[in-house]
Amino acid sequence: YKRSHHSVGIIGAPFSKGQPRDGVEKGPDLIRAAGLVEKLKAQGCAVKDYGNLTFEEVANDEPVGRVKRPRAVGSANKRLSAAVHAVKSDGHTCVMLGGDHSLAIGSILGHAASKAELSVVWVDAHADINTPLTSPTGNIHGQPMSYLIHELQSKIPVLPNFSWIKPCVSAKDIVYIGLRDVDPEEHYILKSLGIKAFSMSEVDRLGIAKVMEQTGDYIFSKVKKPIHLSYDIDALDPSITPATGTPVVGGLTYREGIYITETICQTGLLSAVDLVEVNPKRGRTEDEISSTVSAAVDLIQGCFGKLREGNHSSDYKMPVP
Ligand code: 5AB
Ligand code: MN
Ligand code: MN
Ligand code: MN
Repeated sequence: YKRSHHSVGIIGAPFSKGQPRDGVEKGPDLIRAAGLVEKLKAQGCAVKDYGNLTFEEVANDEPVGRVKRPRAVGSANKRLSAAVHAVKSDGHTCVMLGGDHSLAIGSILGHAASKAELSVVWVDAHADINTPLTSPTGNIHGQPMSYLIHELQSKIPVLPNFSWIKPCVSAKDIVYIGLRDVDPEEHYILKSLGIKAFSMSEVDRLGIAKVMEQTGDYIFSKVKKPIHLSYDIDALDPSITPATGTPVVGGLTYREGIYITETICQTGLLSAVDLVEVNPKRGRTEDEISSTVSAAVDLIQGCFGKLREGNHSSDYKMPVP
């Protein structure tokens, strides 16, 4: 119930070329405009906003096989990974505001560069584990995990601006929550690598409390590794977060989504967070946009100790008459 003492470093990554819809590059500024920094400070966090990254234009970024805009995605992620590494070196928990989910490549690699090994908790309607060769769309936001997992390395072809990418996560150190739109090839990969996944079906069967208890047991059954939480806003139901590029019905409730952040925070191991895929241009009304953005802010607050029961600082003194 204590106020938080977290030190948070925020990086904005206004990048959209991992998928075809523009607008998702507006995510970082919208999430800030909704008061993220002020709200984190009010709950007791020390916050340093590192601002937005800028990404160079890449000319002649022709598809390679099915993969769309590999050069832009590769170079943006290289820049992001250096920025995340710097935030971690400064001693903060890193918050990366996307942008599309291809940015998890640079965020997780930059995080991993400062740590021996990570656990990854991936909260998403989608598994984002297509390889360049299995992807039905060629969009890299549906592929980031495939580049990061040791066990998939032999399945990844050479791509321009991807040569710096070296896998850094083991299949056994990944937990998925919220899945409900998984391609057949992705399903094969998840099953054959034995990756822990709580789809919406498990959320229905077990309830979110047991899902998070089992997530904790699974992560803590081994050496405790720093947690990288990669949160795609489309994990939540589109009735709450409609302003996103690939909405899927039947998602997490607001309460389930927040509960995930509260319990991950309580592990004490949270070391980096991605909040991605907020796209105001996909909202049909101002209300749809503000509901999506405010859910994003609330999720990040939950990651840093905000509790629904309330909080107070440890040196609070009652006023006396
Ligand atoms: B998101 C799809 N599986 O590979 C693909 O929003 C969708 O970052 C990917 O989770 C969705 O293109 C990517 C069909
Ligand atoms: Mn998704
Ligand atoms: Mn995603
Ligand atoms: Mn999406």
